[in-house]
Amino acid sequence: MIKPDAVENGYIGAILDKITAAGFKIVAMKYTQLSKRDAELFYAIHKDRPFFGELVEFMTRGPIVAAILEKDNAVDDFRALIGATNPEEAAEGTIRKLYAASIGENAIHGSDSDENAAIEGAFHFSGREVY
Ligand code: 3AN
Repeated sequence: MIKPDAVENGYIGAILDKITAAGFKIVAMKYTQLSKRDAELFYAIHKDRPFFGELVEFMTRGPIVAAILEKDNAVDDFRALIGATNPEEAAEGTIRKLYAASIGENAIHGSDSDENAAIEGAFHFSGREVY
């Protein structure tokens, strides 16, 4: 997901350019806005963390871009491309270093395992929206 902060700041095009230039194939994509319930479900794993309310508030405040990406070694390569959760710790040239302001508003989400990628892809897309 390209998160609401990056959408608000006009970075959709620049971020998609970096993703495709890095060799990822976009197999599904949509511009949408999460409801409170969507965000609570998507981030259910973080429900007991102190930042959960703030995270749900942020993720629902404006539209996002959801996408399913394909590539060999996609999870690790995408996490390398986006950089550390905290943009201050993200490597130079990574999407979060370039386009994110803070650990809470960090521009982009990437799945952390193949298993979660399948769950998160199915959260956003039906089978007939994946090409
Ligand atoms: P990542 O997105 O790098 O996998 P996670 O899964 O640990 O990071 O966290 C999910 C999201 O929760 C982050 N993208 C960020 O928006 C938010 N988050 C994580 N840690 C914090 C924190 N300490 N304070 C505020 N928000 C946080």
